[in-house]
Amino acid sequence: MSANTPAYISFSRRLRKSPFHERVVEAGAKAFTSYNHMLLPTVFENLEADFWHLREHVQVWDVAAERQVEIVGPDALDLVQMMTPRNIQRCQIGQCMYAPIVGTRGQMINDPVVLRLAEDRFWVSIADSDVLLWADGIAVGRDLDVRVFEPDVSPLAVQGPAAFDLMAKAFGEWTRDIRFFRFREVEFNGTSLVIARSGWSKQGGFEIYLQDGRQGHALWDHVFEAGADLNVRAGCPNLIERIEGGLLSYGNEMTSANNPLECGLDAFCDLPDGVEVLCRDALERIRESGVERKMTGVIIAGKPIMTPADSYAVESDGTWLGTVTSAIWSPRLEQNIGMAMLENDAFDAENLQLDVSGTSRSIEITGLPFD
Ligand code: THG
Repeated sequence: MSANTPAYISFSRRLRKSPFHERVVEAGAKAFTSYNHMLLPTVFENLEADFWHLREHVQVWDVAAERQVEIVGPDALDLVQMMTPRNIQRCQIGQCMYAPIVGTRGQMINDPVVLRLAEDRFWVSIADSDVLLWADGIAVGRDLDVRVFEPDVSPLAVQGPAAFDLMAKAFGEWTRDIRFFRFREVEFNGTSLVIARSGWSKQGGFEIYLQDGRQGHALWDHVFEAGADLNVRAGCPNLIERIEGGLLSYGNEMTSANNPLECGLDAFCDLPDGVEVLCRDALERIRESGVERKMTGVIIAGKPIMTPADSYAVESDGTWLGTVTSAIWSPRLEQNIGMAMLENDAFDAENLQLDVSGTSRSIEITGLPFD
């Protein structure tokens, strides 16, 4: 424990529990973080054991904290498109799209996955910020014909190489045919599940969107029964795996102080013609002038970094050149790896240094992902 890490968090109704929460505690979750005003588990056995198990077998993750903002009505497509520079016009029913939510000054508001459920119905599967307020505010301000609300929807992720066998057993062989970032619906205990090929790891797998919180334990138990022969375990998004895979975490890698271009999300900034996109002018201006900083991978010298810290300052000859936003020891690459938001000058600076608990370490810039 370090000076800036208190021992316990106090609970109350404001820190909402997921429909899978009791099962997660029974399965031995050792730590949680707060995400969308909910609890999100972060460690089961330990980061390294969880990491190896995820890469080799299959895990079930309570990611109910990835809340859905449902947008439904005649103006739903227009509203979703106003919020993101990604071309949502091309999003088919049954398709998911990673779509940064960007404000009028080009600021990152969130980086959700958008699901198109019907012509006029979307779920915005959010990272940790209050997108519902922003969406509803635009709807009210522009007098749009939509309803914006948080439905009773809780994603349960099944991640890892054996996820395909587990899902085939749990729901049928047809699940093997779901393409990446596509989804289908299936009936379970009288409720409808949305099953998508997606998830916050690079090990492959699915996300099951439960649409009735009362079925949380039943769904959890059903999935674990199907995985009994596959060494299934409870897990959670793993810090080592996500840094290796270069998966950004809103609030960690980027905040509303950043724009999507410096976050390396250029590929998701189509700015389609002929439709309204609130960040259009801002992003065009930033594209014109170029970014001042950039998200990158870094390798950090010295002994293994075993505890995630808030952030580390990067400097060269006493000049501040940015921040390492997440860092951890990778037992697979046998290096300290991290993601960093670095000022342009850092990319041709010599002897970049990092301050880790008062001692200086040298760092080296690499690409993302690490593999
Ligand atoms: N699943 C769902 N909701 C989520 C997340 C998720 N909400 C919060 C958070 N995760 C959103 N952030 C991301 C970041 C990356 C990806 C998904 C959600 C992702 N990226 C792929 C990649 O980088 O390889 C593919 C992106 C693409 O090509 O479209 O999967 O995990 N429901």
